[in-house]
Amino acid sequence: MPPSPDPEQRLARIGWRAQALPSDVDEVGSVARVVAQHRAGYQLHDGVELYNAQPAARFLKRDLDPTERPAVGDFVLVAPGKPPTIERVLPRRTELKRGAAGESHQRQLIATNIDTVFVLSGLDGDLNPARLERYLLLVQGSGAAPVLVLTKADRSDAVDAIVAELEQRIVGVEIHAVNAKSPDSIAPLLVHLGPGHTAVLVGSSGAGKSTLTNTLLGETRQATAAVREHDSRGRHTTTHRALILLPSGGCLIDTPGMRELKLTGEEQLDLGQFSDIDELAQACRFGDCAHGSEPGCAVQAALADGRLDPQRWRNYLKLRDELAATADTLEAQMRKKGEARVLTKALGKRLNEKYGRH
Ligand SMILES: Nc1nc2c(ncn2[C@@H]2O[C@H](COP(=O)(O)OP(=O)(O)OP(=O)(O)O)[C@@H](O)[C@H]2O)c(=O)[nH]1
Ligand SMILES: [Mg+2]
Ligand SMILES: [Zn+2]
Repeated sequence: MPPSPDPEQRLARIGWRAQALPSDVDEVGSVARVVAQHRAGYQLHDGVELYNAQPAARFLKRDLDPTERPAVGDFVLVAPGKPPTIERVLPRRTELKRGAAGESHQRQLIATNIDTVFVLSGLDGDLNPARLERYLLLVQGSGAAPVLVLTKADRSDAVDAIVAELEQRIVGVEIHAVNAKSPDSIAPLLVHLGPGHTAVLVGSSGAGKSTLTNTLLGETRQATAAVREHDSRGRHTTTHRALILLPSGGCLIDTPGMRELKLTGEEQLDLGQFSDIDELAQACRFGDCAHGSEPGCAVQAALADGRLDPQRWRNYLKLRDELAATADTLEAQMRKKGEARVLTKALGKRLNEKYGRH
């Protein structure tokens, strides 16, 4: 039998980053990472092997906020047994969430404890900068760093022009144009996938998330499928999130393509992608400037002399209004649950001041 690696090494393999272990870990059992969630339960990896586990009963309570349940990327404390039981979710370093699809106002976890979010978009169809900005706003709320990956560079004649245009609009974010099928082409992404690092892939169906996963793995593990000929749309081939241990030492989470990208209400427009617009707005003559026809409006001035892209401004306004509405709902919901703690109130107030419609 090969000697079992020491616990530190074992945990590093699943992306654990020398956080302090809970003091009662030995009494409860051991630490593992959630690599998949299925109807029948969870699949965990402890750095040596994969095994199945059930969540403790309290995770199944109907009124529990879904974000409090174990999710892919979580480090969990597991009690031994047949089957083993997930007793606790250890504190999360980062959380990528979105507003749940449909009418519900709940939030849904996409992945946790991630360092990098690769936002994928194919160069074959219409590249949609507004949608990329929406992704970047969701990532902004997560605590992880975004990297834009434009796939299917081998299928487009205008790669350089498209990238140059996108770089004008999306500032301060790493952008790579790649052929997701080629190990050489995707090599620049490996700096985000070394030991101790975890990245998640997001993007529309057909963008090439599973193709990229397989190339990084050096084998075909994730199913992929050709996109529709006439509109380059994918076929929702991947149906479950899966955390995969890469030969480069890092962890990668492949996800199903997302149809809908709702904000959670926790994003901050003054950080990240749109911080320059926020700064502009502060330079307006009037503190409550609506950036319409007021004299001394710095936003209108920037639009007039080309410093501010009008499409980007329009998308900002749209996201701002959506964020304000979502933040209101979030606050009302918390209050209803009796959870309107000081922190939440402060958050709501701040959001209203900043983004409340005039
Ligand atoms: N030529 C080329 N084809 C690619 C590239 N990336 C992905 N593809 C193809 O695009 C199709 C869709 O790729 P997938 O990897 O299944 O896409 P996905 O993002 O995982 O899609 P879902 O699982 O449905 O969310 C497949 O036929 C891939 O072979 C690329 O960079 N170049
Ligand atoms: Mg896929
Ligand atoms: Zn103004």
